[in-house]
Amino acid sequence: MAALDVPPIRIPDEFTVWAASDLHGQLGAVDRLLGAAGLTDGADRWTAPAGTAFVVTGDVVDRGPDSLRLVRRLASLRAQAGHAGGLVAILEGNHEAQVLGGIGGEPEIFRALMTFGGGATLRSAGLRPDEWKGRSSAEIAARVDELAPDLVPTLWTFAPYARWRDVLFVHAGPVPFQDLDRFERSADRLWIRDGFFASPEPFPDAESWATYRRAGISQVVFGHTPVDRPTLSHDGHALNLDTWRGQQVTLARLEPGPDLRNAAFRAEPVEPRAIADDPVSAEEIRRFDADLPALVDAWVAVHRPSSVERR
Ligand SMILES: [Mn+2]
Repeated sequence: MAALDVPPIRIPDEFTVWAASDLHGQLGAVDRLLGAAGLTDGADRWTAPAGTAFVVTGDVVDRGPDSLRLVRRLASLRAQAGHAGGLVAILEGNHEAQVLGGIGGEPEIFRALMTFGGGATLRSAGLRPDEWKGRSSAEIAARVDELAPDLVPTLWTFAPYARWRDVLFVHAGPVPFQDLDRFERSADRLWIRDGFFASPEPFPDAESWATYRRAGISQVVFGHTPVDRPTLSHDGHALNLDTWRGQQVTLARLEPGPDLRNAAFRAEPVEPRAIADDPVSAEEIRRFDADLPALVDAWVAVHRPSSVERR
């Protein structure tokens, strides 16, 4: 769902690569992790040696206290790294799609946005609850544009996926039998869960993953489904970094090699949600999971900007 001219990101083989996922407005934890790793000065200055990449596999916004400031931090680091022989790859997650499509006016996507912590993003942009509760998405979008005119344009710059050596970075995972062109364009990769990481079809060797294997991909770093700690599956070929269930943000340093077992981790505790979620049933989550990718694809086909202003 990235804008039409945001291609997948290719990280040079010789780069040192760090990754994190599902940051959800946790600016304090992110700053501490990047500072401790030497990637930044602990705030808004990129200090990593040339040849360093930092990949964020989506879900920068919603839930936590500082969505807008975290989006701005990552976009700033991305620009600085680009001028310092490094690379910050910001990938889209389903929460970015929910913000864009939700305040963009698609009613079911808007419902998902407000069910899964979108109020925190609106609050981080300076809106008061009475400026979104009972308001139309058009009113909300106008207010967001007034208070934080860079938010929506920056979310459109997030990339669909990234690659380094034989490693694929993507928000939720590869989708069985999907060719890479479809994978890049469809929102399925933002929502898949156990259809990838708990599939009895081993990745990358089974027939259902042949399109990825033939493209030279045999490992996956992803998030989206909350776990207590970094979790390997597919015999070490898949690594889930969404440690939201463990109330932590995790930064991984990857090692080149045949699997992801040698990754090293740092973690920082998260701050509480900015706004408590309304209760949502497991059945409702399953229905959102099933319905949203096609709704997002249809909405994006009409509303996606054809180009993105580079900054
Ligand atoms: Mn997600």
